[in-house]
Amino acid sequence: MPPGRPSVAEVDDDRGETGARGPAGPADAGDGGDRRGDRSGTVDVVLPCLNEAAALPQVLARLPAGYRALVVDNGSTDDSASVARDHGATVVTETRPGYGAAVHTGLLAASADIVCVMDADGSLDAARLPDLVADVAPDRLVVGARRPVTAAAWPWHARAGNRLIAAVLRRRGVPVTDLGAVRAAHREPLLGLDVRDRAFGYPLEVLLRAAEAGWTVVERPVDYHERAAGTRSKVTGSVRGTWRAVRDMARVL
Ligand SMILES: Nc1nc2c(ncn2[C@@H]2O[C@H](COP(=O)(O)OP(=O)(O)OP(=O)(O)O)[C@@H](O)[C@H]2O)c(=O)[nH]1
Ligand SMILES: [Mg+2]
Repeated sequence: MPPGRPSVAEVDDDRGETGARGPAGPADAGDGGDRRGDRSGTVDVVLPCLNEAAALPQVLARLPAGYRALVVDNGSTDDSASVARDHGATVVTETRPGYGAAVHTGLLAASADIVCVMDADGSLDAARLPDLVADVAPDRLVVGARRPVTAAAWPWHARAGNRLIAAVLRRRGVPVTDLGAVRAAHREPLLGLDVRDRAFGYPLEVLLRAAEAGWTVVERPVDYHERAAGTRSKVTGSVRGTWRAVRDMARVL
């Protein structure tokens, strides 16, 4: 457990309880079922969320049984938090802006042995998470390699930037083709990697830290869709957003 576990931000779910608590679903099988494919325990799914109210109903409806949603609301100005609760998610509030801040707080609020992290904007299908979870093992980070289903799903400049950074990672011994907008691993060891970036450098740093720690990084193909209608792009849809993400990643590199 990383030193100095800060108190988790306010955790509020539809049971009206607040503060840290055990898994919502069936009791964990203890070993989280380490044998490939045998995942009998609960899986916590961390969903960093900034103004994704229009996407959340569909995203949460696709969660497999036994997968518990932790929507980390990072200062949304739309009703993402209430929509998330209405659709059965646990809402965690994180006041520090930034993708990495939301993910880290979500991992601290989670309690299942196995966690997934995926975007909450409708671009990824939660029903595919078991494909990644099936390959989770000690010292292994399983990440999704995005396959855009339409050209609009992944604008060329974002794809080119991503491919460039993936090439830098391969030169550093991290065998990836994508920066993985979705990932799965054992929660405690993932926190133990002590990823520090709290912005958009997080997906890159987690790969570097895993490789540095001698983990195996495994990629699984995932379909990548356009973000849900009615939601606004924060990164790839604007030069400013893309520039901010590139700046955050350059800082990590
Ligand atoms: N909490 C939080 N979530 C964020 C922040 N920025 C983005 N997110 C969420 O993190 C996920 C990934 O961000 P996206 O904005 O989808 O990034 P992207 O997919 O590279 O680019 P677009 O989809 O074009 O915006 C989404 O679920 C966002 O809501 C942030 O500052 N705080
Ligand atoms: Mg997105």
